[in-house]
Amino acid sequence: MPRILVTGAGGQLGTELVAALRDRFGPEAVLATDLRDPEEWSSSVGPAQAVDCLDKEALSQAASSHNTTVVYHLAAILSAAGEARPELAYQVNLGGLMNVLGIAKDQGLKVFVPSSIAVFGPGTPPDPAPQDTIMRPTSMYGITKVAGELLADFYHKRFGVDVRGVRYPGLISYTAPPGGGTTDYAVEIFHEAVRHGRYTCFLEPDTRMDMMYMPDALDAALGVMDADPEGLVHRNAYNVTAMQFTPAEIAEEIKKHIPDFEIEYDPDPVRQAIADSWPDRLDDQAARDEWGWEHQYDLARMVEDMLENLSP
Ligand code: VAH
Repeated sequence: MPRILVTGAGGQLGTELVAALRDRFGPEAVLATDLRDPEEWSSSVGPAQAVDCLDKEALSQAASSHNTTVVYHLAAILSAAGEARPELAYQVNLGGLMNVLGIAKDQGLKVFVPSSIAVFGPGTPPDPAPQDTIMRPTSMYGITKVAGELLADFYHKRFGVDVRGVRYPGLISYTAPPGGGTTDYAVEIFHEAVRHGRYTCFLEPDTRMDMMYMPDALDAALGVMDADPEGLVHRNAYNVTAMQFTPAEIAEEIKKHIPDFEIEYDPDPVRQAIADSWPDRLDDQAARDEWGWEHQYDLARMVEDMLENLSP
């Protein structure tokens, strides 16, 4: 049975991945770590510790003390936050990854590190973005994710580290809020619709983005990690997708459940520019062919489940 260390365990994806991994392998098998004190974020029973992924010695010690065999490295500064603080995004997203890859090489660990649709930029074919294509992102977050994929490839080819990952679109969930992302509107809109019946969106109504519901995101992480390594060609950078919609379209779907819901638009130029630089849709045929990926949730089913879980 694997012994797992998760970084970024207090984040939107980390919160739910820790719970899913503990359900599958037992609470004690999963050491949840985050920069902040566990008192602030730990939400499921099991070992939890404050560890800065930029402190390689502390991270290495935490991994060896837990007899770790697998690391899920989720700690990262997301796109909008990265535009505001590019140096921090560079330090955390690449410094943290280099520490994880170095520890994985030294301790023989298997690694999951998520990439993102953000690796693509204005020069990438937008609909769909192929698995193998031009990657010239214009956001600092996207730059760190392209470099991250290349570092993962290097550590696999040069040192044999078993590192895997997927390129996530925007992730939607109701358990833990996202932080600093451009796709965060697709989470905020639900909380505002339930609480206030109205939402002011920071993107234009026709901004089409690739999105995924959290249960599918968890299936993608566990699926690529379970896969037979012999079949993996794209290994740490699989496009995965589930649905594509605009703010106007998700608002209409919410209105089917909350008829009086109202949306208005007050675009934020920084996040609008990031969203406009990304493709509308990912081609995820390689993931389907190489390890059997398939999504379960579309827009209608996701909206219904989100509102069911958020409504009082
Ligand atoms: C962000 N939610 O908005 C993240 C994600 C594709 C978007 O990387 O930065």
